[in-house]
Amino acid sequence: LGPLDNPTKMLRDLVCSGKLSFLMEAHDGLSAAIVKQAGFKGLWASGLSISSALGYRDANEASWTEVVDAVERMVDASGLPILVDGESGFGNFNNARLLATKLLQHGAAGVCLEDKAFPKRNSFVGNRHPLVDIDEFSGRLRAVKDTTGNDLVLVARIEALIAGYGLDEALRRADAYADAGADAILIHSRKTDADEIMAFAKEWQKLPIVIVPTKYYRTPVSAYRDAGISTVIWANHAMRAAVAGMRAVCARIAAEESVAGVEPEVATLEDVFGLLRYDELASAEDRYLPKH
Ligand code: SPV
Ligand code: MG
Repeated sequence: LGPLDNPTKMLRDLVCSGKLSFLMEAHDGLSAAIVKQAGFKGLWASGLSISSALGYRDANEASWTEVVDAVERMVDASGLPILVDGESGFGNFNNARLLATKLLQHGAAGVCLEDKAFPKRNSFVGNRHPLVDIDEFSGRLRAVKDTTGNDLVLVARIEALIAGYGLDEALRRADAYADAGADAILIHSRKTDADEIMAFAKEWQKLPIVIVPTKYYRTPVSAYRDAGISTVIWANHAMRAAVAGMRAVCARIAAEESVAGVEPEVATLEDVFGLLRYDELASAEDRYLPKH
């Protein structure tokens, strides 16, 4: 697919367009190619999904270099602008700006940093989600902005609602992160309805708002459009589809001692070859290999 002209501009246009846009999760090159084929214009490199695909827990067990490597495969395989889940930055301001620099060098379009301590854990796991204080996290954001400037979209993710501190604390943090140079705010919730997200969106309009309706999935997107929300991230559904699909196929093959039954259920090899552009390799061989 070749490198994108300007993935950062493409992501900025999606997140800051004033029109509701969608980022779809991927976790490796193959899932990224499928996201592209489905017609999505941008991709979320999910920490949860990348960790899960690598067999790690979403608790900063995967190293930042493993994340950068996974992102690079997604960039190459999809040609889409990618917003990368940068977790809490893998340390302090210095680790965060190094991560951002490396992501930029490897083709990412944006990074999302959350205001939690390292090591963080997934927002839906347990109740222990210590936040870092506002000044410390603002320093992390400023360090990333000073290092990557407008070459990387910087999304600041607020975990105050996840940690149980309520709307006022979330709003205070949003103001501070906007002042620190964030391009957009991701407000996260673990509630099964969108009420606290909607309350935040009603109170706060300084920057584009990004949301992740994993637990409050029943709310129709028209409600987000009406609330002026900028971007919806479908954060983990390619990974969860892979789990369900692989489990069903493996169980059936084990039970039937045959692959005949699952053949119509699985993607053909031609399908896989198409997704990964084997046709391009064939025409390159015609061009570059000796004819005899
Ligand atoms: C991820 O996809 O890794 C996220 C979103 O950070 S969540 O899992 O909801 O925390
Ligand atoms: Mg994550």
